[in-house]
Parts: sequence; C-alpha cells; structure tokens
Amino acid sequence: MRDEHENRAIDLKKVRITDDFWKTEQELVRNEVIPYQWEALNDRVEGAAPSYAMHNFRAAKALRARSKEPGFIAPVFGDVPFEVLPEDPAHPDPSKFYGYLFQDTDFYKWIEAVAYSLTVHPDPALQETADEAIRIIEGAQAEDGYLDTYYILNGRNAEFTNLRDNHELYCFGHLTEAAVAYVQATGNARLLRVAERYAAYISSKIGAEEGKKHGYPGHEIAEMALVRLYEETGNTDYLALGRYFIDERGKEPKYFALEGHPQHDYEKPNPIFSYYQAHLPVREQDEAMGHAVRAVYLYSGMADIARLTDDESLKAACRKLFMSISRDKMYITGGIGSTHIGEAFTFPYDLPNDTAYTESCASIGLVFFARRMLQMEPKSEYADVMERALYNGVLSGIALDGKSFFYVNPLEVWPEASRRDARKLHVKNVRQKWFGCACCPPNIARLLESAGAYAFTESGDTLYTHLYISSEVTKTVGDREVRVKLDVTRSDPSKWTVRIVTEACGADFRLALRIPGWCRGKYSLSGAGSDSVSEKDGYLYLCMNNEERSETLLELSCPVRFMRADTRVRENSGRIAVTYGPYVYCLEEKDNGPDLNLLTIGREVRPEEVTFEETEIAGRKARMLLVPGLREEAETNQGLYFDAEDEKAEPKTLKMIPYFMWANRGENEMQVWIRQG
Ligand code: FUB
Ligand code: ZN
Repeated sequence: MRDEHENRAIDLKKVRITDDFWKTEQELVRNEVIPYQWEALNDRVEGAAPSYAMHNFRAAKALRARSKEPGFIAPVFGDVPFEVLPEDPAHPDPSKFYGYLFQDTDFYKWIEAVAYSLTVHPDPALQETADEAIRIIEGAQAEDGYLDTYYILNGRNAEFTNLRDNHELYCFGHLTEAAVAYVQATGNARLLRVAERYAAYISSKIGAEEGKKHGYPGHEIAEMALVRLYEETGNTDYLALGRYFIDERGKEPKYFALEGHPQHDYEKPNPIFSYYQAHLPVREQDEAMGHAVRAVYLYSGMADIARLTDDESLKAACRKLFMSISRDKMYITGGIGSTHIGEAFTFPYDLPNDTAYTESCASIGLVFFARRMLQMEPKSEYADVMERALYNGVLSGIALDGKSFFYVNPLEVWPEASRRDARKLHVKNVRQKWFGCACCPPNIARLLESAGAYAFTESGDTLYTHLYISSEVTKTVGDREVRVKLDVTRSDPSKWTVRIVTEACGADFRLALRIPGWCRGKYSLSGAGSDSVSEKDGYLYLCMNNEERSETLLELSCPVRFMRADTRVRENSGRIAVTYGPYVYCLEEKDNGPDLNLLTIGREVRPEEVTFEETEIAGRKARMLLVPGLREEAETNQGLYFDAEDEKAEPKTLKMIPYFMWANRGENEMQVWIRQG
C-alpha cells in the first residue's frame, strides 16, 4: 500500500531527542505545560480565563444520558452567539455550552500533545487521565457519530447549516489528529473509533453525491487530518473525502454563497470568500489570502494530497502559495498575518512590526505546510522557512517557564502604545496564563512535543535531516534497522558541528543532510559517505554502505548576519535585523534601557565585529550578541518639532537576545528591526 519512495513523516517512536535545547523545550511541555493545561481545560487555574472545554464534553455526555429518558426534549438552536459566557462564571450551568464554538479543539490539541509525550515517556498516571477523558468524549458522541458539543448542547437542528463559520469540520479535524496520535502512541484505539464514526457521519452528509451538501470546511484542517486518518487506517474513503474538500473549494456556484449568510466586515475589501481561501478553485490560487491559520492549514492539506495523488496542478498551486508567503508576506520571524482585522494576510510587503498579528497558530501552520512541501519535494528553502518559523514565531509563543503564552507575536513593542492605542490592543507585552480563545497554547504544546517529526522524514532508502537537533534515530531499510546518532555541538560560536554516527548498519541507505540557508553555503563534510556525496536543492546526499560503525562530520558555519528587507517593506527602510543561525535576535529594554528607538547600528559596522556573551534569561542559558552601536541623545526640550542638526550620539554596545526569549523578565520594550545610523 505504501509507496517506498514516498517521503513520509518519521514515526516518533523511532526518534529520541537528546539535544540540550530541544530536550529542555520538550521537558517543559511534559512537566509543566501538559499538567498546567489539563488544569486550564478543567477551569482550575486561578486568575486565568476559563476554558469550559471539559465542562462542555461532560455536559454533552450528560445530555446523551438524559436523551434516553422518557419525555426528553432535544435542545433547539436559537440565536446562539459565537462565544457563550455564563452569567455567573463561578457557577456555570452544568447542562449548558460555554466558550467559543470551537472550544472542543482545545482538548483535542492537548490530548495530541499528551500522545506525543507518551510516545517517548510512558507515564501511566497521565495515560489514565487521558483515557478517562477519552471515555467522556465517547459518552458525548451522539449515537449517529456526530460530535460537536456546541451544536449537541445548543441544538443539532442547526448542524452543518453554516459550514463557512460553524467550525464543526475544524473540530473534527483536531479530533482526528489527536485520535491518530493517541493510537500510535498508546495502542488505545477508542478515540480513533470516535473519529472514524464522526468521519462516517460527515461523509453521509457532505460530498459529491446527490442529496449531500456540496460543501467544505470554513476553517480548514480536516483535509490534512483526513490524510492522517487514511495513512493510519488505509481506508481510502478518508483520502477521498479530504480530496473532495480540496477539489470542491472555491468552485462556482460558491457553496458559501449558497448558504446565504451575510458577509463579514473583515472580508472586505478582498475578493469575496478569500478570507476562507474559497474565492477561487484552489488550483487557480496563487496568492496567500485571508485568515492566516486557515490558509496554511489548507495549503498543508493540499500538499499532502498533491503528494499522495501525484497531482501536478495541485503541486504547482502549493509551490506558488508557498512562495507567496515566503517571498512576499512573511515576517523575518516566520510570523504570518499582518493584521488583527480578520487575523489575516494583507498585501505583499505589508509587514508592520508593531501592529503585526502573527498568531502563534499561524507560524505553527506554516511549519506544517513547509514540512509537507519537503515531503513533496525536498528543497532546503522549505526547510529554511520551517526552521525560521519554529525557532522564532512559534517558540516566542510560550514563556520560558511554560506557564504563559502569546497569541500575537509582534516584532516591536512599546508597552504604553499597546495599552493606550486601540490599533495595538491585540499586542500584549506580557504572556497570558490562558485565553478565552485558547487555540495557541495547546497547539504550541503539540508541535514542540512532536519536533522530531519535523527534524526528520524518510523514504524507503533515505533518511532526511531537515533540522539539526541532536537525536538518535532508527531507520528501517528493508529488513534491517539502521541506527543513526546525530550530535550537534554549538560550543564554538562560529559553527554548528554535527557528528553523525551510524552503527553497524549492514544495509545500504542514503543520508540526506540539509544545508541551511543561514550557513551561507559555508560548510565542510568529512568521514563516511563524504566521498560519494552529491548535492541537490540544498541537500547533501551521502551513500552509506559501510558494514561497521561509521562516522561523518558536518561543520556548518554559523555567522552573525545583518539582514535587510526587500525595499518594498516600507516599515523596514533603513533598518537591519540581526540573525544568528536559525535565531532572529532582538533588543529588550531590560538589557539596553528605555527608548530602544534611539539605538542605532553604524553603517560601517560589520557583523564580524559582533561578540558573544553567555548569559541566563529566566534560568535558561542564552548566547547574547554584543553589537557595536550608538545611542542617540534624547531631544525632549526643543518643542515637538525643531531644526534638524546632526544628532548627538554616544557609542553604546547593543545587547541582543534571541527573539523567542523576549518578555520573560517583566513588561518592557522590544525591537527586532534596528535603524542603521
Ligand atoms: O477559529 C479558530 C481559531 O481561533 C483560529 O485558528 C484562530 O485564528 C482563532 O481565530
Ligand atoms: Zn492560535
């Protein structure tokens, strides 16, 4: 059934991450985030916005039990808002739905993160908590397979009546992703059966056949989830449904128009339904548009289906959409979505730093899309984007202690503006404990816990290394198990040293090693496989045919870089950003004093003049960059406007930290792009 040339995500059971940096992140998720989020999902975190996710499942389960009683009257959908809050938050009605209409997904993402954690760290107590929660979900599922607590509790007469906004298929997608991860991790297939029953119910209502709704999800994810379900079960019906959603999207007459719900303001002035990526059939789309998370989730599903069905026109659309993001619409941090209005993309090169939306989930979705592009065709430019988003736009979404989160990840923050300017109220200066709309925190947890699946993919005879994360990987080649050990050292600030040890493989296989864009083509390769190396699209392909233990050494230059933006990014004219390896760096007030706007870097300063200082931020080791710079003298006594003369400036060493580490030492200013003086 499986094509051995297919480049697939590696089974997480075959990867053991040993990397200091990534082990810390994953242990944080396992020890702090997962237990904390379980409390949050059960509304037990003091001072945090309640979730109501488990409350809703319990209420739906109780309703199902009541439905068997004589005289039971099912709820009838009235005018229920998108977000429902209890009159008395301390005493929510145990029979009512609360929160956003897609609240179920917060639990599904959590259980997916639990699954990844259990894959490498068996934990009977955690598994029992998860199993118990799954029993609640089973109890909440309707007899016919339908499962969405918002509609179960408010009235199923409205189910699937507004595919554009109702999120039922979005909830199904997250349920399915969780179910596949959970069965793979634990062998417990109960959640998988729940997902399959719901999939069957959806197929009976939506699809090409007469009598069914010819619709598709308003918030995508079901497409890629159905692919995972197909890959897990081998049932081609799931692939067919995912493909139907992709093929049907944007066709005339537009399904969302037929549904007849009024247009939202945030859709204007763009083409109608572009907010949902349904303005055109997907193969005709060449610009990333609309709600950023939806967009990248759709494109991920497209890339999956293009790969599995070898659909050239779909592949071509994926390439164009990827380039539209990476060349025109992506922040240097891998953040996407320039405006909070509709949480959306705007137009090419419109990348404002201090009003950016750059939702954590959007960067996560970009990681998904990039990994799927790599599976479709391994090119290091996709991995560069994946790495950029992961190390910057995603990691900035979680505090170093794992206990608070950013939804929005701006590139410049002036706390007073965020407090007092209505255009910036979405930009928080301090991470939040939880959110009413808490899509991001559990999404971050599931991604970080599955980092191994982004570092490595494999086809029949090739192990691809996309990210340099110290790990032990087992690769199956025919009937042999090959053990590959990657050790990444970063102690010499000028390079990353990757030592690859292959143990007594006794089988021929290929190692594909990515040359990251950040090494600027400067690397050296020696040892096993280096005499047979060939290069293609930014990957080094090494033929490994040794019988005994062998060792390969890859040294990647890791220079500090001063980066400019395309001059059409008006916001960044005359400014540079500093990067180092995959990390974007930033200035924080804590290290540089207030008024970061007064700091400049002279045009004559070269990146080679930057020095390093090992430091600690909130208990975590960090490599600080010391950049020769200037602080302009504040001019505050000459009136609001005055004659321009040469500014007075004092030399000042600018202290820069990795962007993802900002906002871990209290509220303060932050800036990524710095003026060149
Ligand atoms: O609509 C569901 C989720 O909530 C989206 O993915 C996020 O952008 C937030 O709007
Ligand atoms: Zn989110």
